[in-house]
Amino acid sequence: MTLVDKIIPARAVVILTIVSTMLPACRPRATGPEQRYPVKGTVVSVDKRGSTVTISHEAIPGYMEAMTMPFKLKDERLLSDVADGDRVQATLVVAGLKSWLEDVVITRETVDPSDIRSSQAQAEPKPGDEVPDFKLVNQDGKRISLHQYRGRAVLLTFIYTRCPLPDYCPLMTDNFSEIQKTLKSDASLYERTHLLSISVDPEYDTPKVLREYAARHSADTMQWEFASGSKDEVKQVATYFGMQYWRDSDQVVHSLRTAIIGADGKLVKLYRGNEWKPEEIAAELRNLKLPEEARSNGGRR
Ligand SMILES: [Cu+2]
Repeated sequence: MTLVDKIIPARAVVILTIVSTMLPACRPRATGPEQRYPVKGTVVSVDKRGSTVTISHEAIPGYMEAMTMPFKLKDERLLSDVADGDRVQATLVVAGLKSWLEDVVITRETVDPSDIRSSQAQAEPKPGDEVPDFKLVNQDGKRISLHQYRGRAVLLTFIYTRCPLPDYCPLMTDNFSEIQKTLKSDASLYERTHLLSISVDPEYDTPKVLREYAARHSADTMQWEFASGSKDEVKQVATYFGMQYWRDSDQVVHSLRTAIIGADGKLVKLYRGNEWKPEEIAAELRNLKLPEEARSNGGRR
């Protein structure tokens, strides 16, 4: 927990330690040929569908600090063998942008995983939950609030513009760009949807920086906005969706969350990783049942 100790106050440390969710960290990784690192930790959750095991691991010398994050397994059959609470030891292999665990050994089977489970049961919104009216500031420096998009479906995600890892924020932005293109090809769909990328680096990502970032990604900001706000405002909306992040010098170590909110302001779907595809979300948006008013008032602000 060196990183955490270093940068955040004690109360936050406690929260981050208790709330152990995935943190596919956005931080620089070694490049070049395959690198191997020993990993030791405790299994927090096993996601068979995503073929990942989330491990709360000790510091990986020369690679990353102690944190909780999901790992791919080289041998997916192991997904049936490990359980929440198991102590494991493995080799982390990093090859360019891909990484996985191999030589996984369960050093101690779990006795009582309930303490881990209960810490996992952090409140995250469920489909059907009404999303609060979070307030932010968009790329034009204008105050926005989530409820102003009622009548349109909102697709939102979290990013920060300096993110160096192609498969985290840049991927989210590329995906959104792809989705915007798809939505544009259907005028009525375009009218009743709205995209929002929220920066978790509000100190650096000022409206001006976000505006430039939007332009670099050919975003039509009438429909795809970029927002930040005060640190507190960003924290509130991010925490609501279960997004965790903290600053580590110029980087932000963070998890990923992408949400679809219906035209009625209720959560439709929450994605936790980077494996969703633009087509998948475009199809979800297309299939959403929208209230009649979304059509009749034309949907625009
Ligand atoms: Cu990132």
